[in-house]
Amino acid sequence: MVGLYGQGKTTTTAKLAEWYRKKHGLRVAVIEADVHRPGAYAQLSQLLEDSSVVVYGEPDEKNAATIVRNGLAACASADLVIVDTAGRHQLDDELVDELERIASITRATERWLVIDAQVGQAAGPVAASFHNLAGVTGIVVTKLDGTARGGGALSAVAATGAPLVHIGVGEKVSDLEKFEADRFISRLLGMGDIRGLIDLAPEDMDEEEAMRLTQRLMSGRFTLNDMYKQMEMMAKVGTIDKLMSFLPGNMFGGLGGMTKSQKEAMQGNLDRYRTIMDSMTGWEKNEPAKIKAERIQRIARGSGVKEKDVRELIAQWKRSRKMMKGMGGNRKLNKQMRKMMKDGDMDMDPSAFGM
Ligand SMILES: Nc1nc2c(ncn2[C@@H]2O[C@H](COP(=O)(O)OP(=O)(O)O)[C@@H](O)[C@H]2O)c(=O)[nH]1
Ligand SMILES: [Mg+2]
Repeated sequence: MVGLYGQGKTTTTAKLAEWYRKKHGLRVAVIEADVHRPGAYAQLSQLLEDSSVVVYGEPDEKNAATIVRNGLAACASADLVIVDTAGRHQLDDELVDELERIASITRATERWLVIDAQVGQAAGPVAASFHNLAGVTGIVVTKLDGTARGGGALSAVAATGAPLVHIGVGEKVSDLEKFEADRFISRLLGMGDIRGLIDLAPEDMDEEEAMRLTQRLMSGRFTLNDMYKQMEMMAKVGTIDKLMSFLPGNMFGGLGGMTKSQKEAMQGNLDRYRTIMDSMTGWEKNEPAKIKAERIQRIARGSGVKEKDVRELIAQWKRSRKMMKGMGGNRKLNKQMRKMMKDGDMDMDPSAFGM
């Protein structure tokens, strides 16, 4: 693993070790060869303390090449050995020498460059220097859980010809994902992260229920009960704000582009609707269009809101139903939604959303 200081090399070394141990059943060992950062060995050991990955290090040895040579001998029985190296703010002569020596000792099959998503265009020249030095064969972009979109990674790809292999999405050892182009590109272009949105679905969400609901929505039969379930799922996923952050600005007529105060207002509405619906009978939720003034009065009293709030809920339901009917009429989107629900294929054609 190579890269500048603080980019996430050590963290990524631990993540990759766990990834290959867990997902591929390999016997993995890691060697800590950063002799410049105090506590590097302790950091790596701690990251892997709950894992069976072997961590090799010599905290008192000042020569990185020596540690790597000893480490490779000690870890000879491992299927995969990952060597974590030192970084600087810039590649200086000492670091260049050190990396060259480590490269010639390990003759590693892969040399992966770790880049922080925040680096931006500077990633190009940095990647080019490491590529000249070690021959970069893969790129890992870290800290994509933050606000940076990771566009600089593309400069690194351009400078090295090496593919993006993984992305880091958090500080925990499990926060590693395989690089997926469509996801990355849609984030980069600000199209919203459709996959990310779907991954947000709560684990306890009943798949069959979700499928039935989707089919009902698509068929244009949409009761207040359906809207309630839909809202419940949304509430489980989190706040509207979180949900919206995954949607492209122009999706569903610009919902994704709502201002903060608009979103807050919508969250408030959802909470109130829920209270109101809790005071409604099953029949009323099934046939909201048939609710007469008398019942509206009773529901309002039961839920402690004004009658106009109950009317507003019913109006909202009418608007949602109309929107759902419109979506049901979109055959392309309809087909994709069904396919997606059926085989978990998330490769949606953005044009179905009018993007
Ligand atoms: N949020 C977030 N933090 C990360 C990620 N990868 C690394 N970090 C943090 O970035 C800091 C530097 O990471 P480290 O692995 O020590 O970088 P190194 O100097 O290249 O070895 C640490 O605080 C890590 O926890 C990531 O994918 N997301
Ligand atoms: Mg480190």
